[in-house]
Amino acid sequence: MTLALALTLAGCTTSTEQSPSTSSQTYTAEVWADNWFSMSVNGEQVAEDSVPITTERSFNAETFTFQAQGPFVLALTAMDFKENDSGLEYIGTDRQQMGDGGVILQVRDANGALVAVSDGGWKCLVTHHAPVDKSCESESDPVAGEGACAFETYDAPEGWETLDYDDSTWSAASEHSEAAVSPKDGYDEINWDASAALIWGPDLETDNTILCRIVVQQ
Ligand SMILES: [Ca+2]
Ligand SMILES: [Ca+2]
Repeated sequence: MTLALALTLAGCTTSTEQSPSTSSQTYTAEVWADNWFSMSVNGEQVAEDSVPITTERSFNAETFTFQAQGPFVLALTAMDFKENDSGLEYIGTDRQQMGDGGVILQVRDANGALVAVSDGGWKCLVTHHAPVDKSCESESDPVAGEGACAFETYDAPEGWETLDYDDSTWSAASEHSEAAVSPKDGYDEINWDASAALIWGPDLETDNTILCRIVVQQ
């Protein structure tokens, strides 16, 4: 017996609704990223930050809708701005620094009910980490790949954006406080649910590109 039929027989008034497992629904996502993100659902890209990652100061919230049929996997690529593989920005100026990241999102169904928020339940993989030694930040002539300014970069694993990908070796997303991330323009334009957390890799400064994913059971 299907759940829908069972509900019908139980006298519920939901008999006219189609089962979520056999029809796609419309969802609304809200995302704020320092500095850039792209999101896919079951391997299909549904959004990309409207401000390119090549923009040094890029703080903006995005709201978009997508269609999906549960269960589905949300796959988020988030990048902190970096001038080159050293991970630094403002290189050669008195503001030379590692920069930091941070991303938060929430997804609601057509009825406004939360179906996903960014939190420690997501699995993440850091694919660009630099500099390997934070002393790089204060070097007078930092060279990407040399000494403290060495970097670690990895290709995104094949199929990581699909439902069947095995993310059991990935780490839990690290939750970071508002005080640590200091979210800027656009963040306050969204009414974030209290359960939505700013997430990133373990290190806001030296983790520069992260892949994060979660399976949403609908
Ligand atoms: Ca940044
Ligand atoms: Ca950084």
